[in-house]
Amino acid sequence: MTASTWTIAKVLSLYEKPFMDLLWQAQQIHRQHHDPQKIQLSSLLSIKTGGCPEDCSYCPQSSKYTTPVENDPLLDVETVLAAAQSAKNNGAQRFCMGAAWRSPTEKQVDQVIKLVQAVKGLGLETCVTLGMLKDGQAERLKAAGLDYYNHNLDTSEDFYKEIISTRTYQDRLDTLDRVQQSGLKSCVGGIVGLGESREQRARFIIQLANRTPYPDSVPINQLVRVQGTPLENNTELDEFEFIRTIAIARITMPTSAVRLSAGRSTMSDATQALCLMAGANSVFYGDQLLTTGNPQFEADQALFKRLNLHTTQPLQPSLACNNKEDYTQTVKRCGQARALAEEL
Ligand code: SAM
Ligand code: DTB
Ligand code: SF4
Repeated sequence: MTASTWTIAKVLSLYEKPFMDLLWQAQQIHRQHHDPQKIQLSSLLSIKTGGCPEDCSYCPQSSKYTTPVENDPLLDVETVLAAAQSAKNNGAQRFCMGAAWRSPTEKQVDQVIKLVQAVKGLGLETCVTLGMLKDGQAERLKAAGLDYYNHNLDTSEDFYKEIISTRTYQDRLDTLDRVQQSGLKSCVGGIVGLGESREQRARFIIQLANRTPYPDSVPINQLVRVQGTPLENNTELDEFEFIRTIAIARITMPTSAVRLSAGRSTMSDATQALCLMAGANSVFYGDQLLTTGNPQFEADQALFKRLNLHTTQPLQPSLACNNKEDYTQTVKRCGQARALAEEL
């Protein structure tokens, strides 16, 4: 194995470590690159809800399934600004806007650009997740001032086909290439608890960690089982397996922000604290995710106080690259971080 490549054997050996040793390793790496008392807060808003033509088996917004979610039009600037202002007043640093699209049209990108510019005007970082991008669209979003693009790989390539049939893994990778080449910061993660095996979880982590550069931000979602979706009756994953996955994301992507994402509503405070001890240093913050619930602002504020966590602006210099020199530096930084991680 070269210093820059995670193999299935190496990642599986992390999964098989005694839990306490794994957490200790993750904590050491975490503290080399991050302040353990700091947490990054991103608020989410669904700007275009429901009616999506894709068939992602986990998603309540797919038009293929009958779920409690309705098909609503794109929100207007005033509505989005009010939500962003409220997120900012509550202490969020980033505002993430999600649309239930397979792939936006040029006109839809224009509409989103107006929203991004308005939210940036409040002094918040911005992130959008709009589905697959065509050539030139990432550049247009970057030029408009967008900071992050979220586009999840969700799981391993071999398991992907069992979860989604309306697009391929390669489609997702192509959009990620467009995002990273445009200089946008990338937010790329997935869902744990879809019914994947441990080996498939390891393959999913490898897909993220072996990207050069690996993502700036890595959301790890626990499946939210929504009535009407094909996965509504999935067996719940053991919580320690979820925490292991967070720890392994931290070890394999040392400088990224690892986000404890969907699923917090059903987690105890102690489980969330363990996720943060395992190397998560970011959460989705606000009463709603996209269409499902999240802990109330007040509950999170109380939790952060009890855990002595403070918020930060921005967590780490970007791994995104705007030109060739940046790219060389970024590759070097990823390589150095990985080498350090492997020494432990
Ligand atoms: N339509 C766009 C796309 O799929 O890229 C953007 C929105 S989509 C809802 C964003 C992400 O939310 C998905 O990639 C998936 O990781 C996550 N997600 C959706 N439904 C979820 C669920 N029930 N539980 C956990 N995560 C979920
Ligand atoms: C991500 O990885 N998780 C967020 C965000 N990116 C867009 C979405 C979670 C959605 C959970 C189900 C729902 O609320 O609809
Ligand atoms: Fe559509 Fe995104 Fe939901 Fe898939 S995850 S059905 S693409 S909104």
